[in-house]
Amino acid sequence: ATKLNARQQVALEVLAYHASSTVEKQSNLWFNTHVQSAEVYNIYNIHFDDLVLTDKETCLATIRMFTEMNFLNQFRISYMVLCRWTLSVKKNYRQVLYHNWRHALNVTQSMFIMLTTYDLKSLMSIKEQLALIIASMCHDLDHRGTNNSFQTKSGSPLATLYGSSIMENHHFYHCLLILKAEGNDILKSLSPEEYKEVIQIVEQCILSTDLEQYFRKKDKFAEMVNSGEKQFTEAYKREILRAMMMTACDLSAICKPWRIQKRVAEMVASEFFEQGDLEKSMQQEPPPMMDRARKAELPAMQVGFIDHICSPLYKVLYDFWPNLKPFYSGPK
Ligand code: 5BB
Ligand code: ZN
Repeated sequence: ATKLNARQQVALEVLAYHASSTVEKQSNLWFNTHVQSAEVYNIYNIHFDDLVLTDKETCLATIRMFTEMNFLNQFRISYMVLCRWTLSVKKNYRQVLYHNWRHALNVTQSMFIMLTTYDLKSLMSIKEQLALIIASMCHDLDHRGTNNSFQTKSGSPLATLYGSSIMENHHFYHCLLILKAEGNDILKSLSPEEYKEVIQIVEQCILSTDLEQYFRKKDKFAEMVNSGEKQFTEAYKREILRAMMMTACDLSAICKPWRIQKRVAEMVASEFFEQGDLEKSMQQEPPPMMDRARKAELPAMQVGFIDHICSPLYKVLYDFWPNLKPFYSGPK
């Protein structure tokens, strides 16, 4: 038998997953469904709750965000292609407990309100806005419910392909595959220069959802905010601002009303424990937060997560852009 290289092994893993998963069949009828107004999906509100939406409505909600942002006119995106691309993105999330399509939807909705309700749009070019929304939707594509260190420990082909930010590089690669697939190419009408610029921002944004990258950039961002500058003109400063927005949206479940927060934390914990079980079955010691036997310690870890990671991030963003206060002080 021929030995597959790491890229081929990853492709096989993806195919094997989709062959066994029960993704609902989508008929063309779907495209004729009426997309309701923004109010129906509550997309302008920090109290947005995906639980009340059906799977179909979750797609219609992100399509509504695209139309509200005026992306279809600005980038000459065909409505049919947008529908197909949205379904493909959704389908390429796995049925894991936390890092699934509904997480991507919530991150996208948080990005949408940062841009619109809280007006960060006024600082961003239309290409940056499009890249931020695409990156939010695609940032965890094909996540397997296991983190980067698990890929290394288990000798996954992904760890062979990518040296660092293993999963995030894979999410971006998967995002590119879908954007290039025929009938899913929402960026088809962009000029080569525009296309290159949008893709490059999408790549930076997706890679920045690796918390390790966040830890590397956060002090520089605090320094930029303390300088009092508001309209960052240098490219590297804009990149850091977009990275902070991505992390803030990625973790934004923590800013939601308690009933939503609690439900999400339970799913995070369940996914962590499943990875811990896998590590035990490989005779490895899981990290404390992934060890079921230590679940009594989890509330303290969650408080540490909020106090040491989340609060400082939302505080510095609030200092930078006072409109973002609800992310820091909670939706009152
Ligand atoms: C976060 C960083 N990680 C590398 C090590 C563990 N920590 S932690 O100690 O701050 C931590 C975070 C411990 C327990 C946690 O949840 C227990 C239910 C969490 C935690 N993480 N809690 C949450 O509500 C959420 Br939301 C998250 C984010 C989950 C995704 C973690 C992957 C990082 C992507 C940015
Ligand atoms: Zn995420």
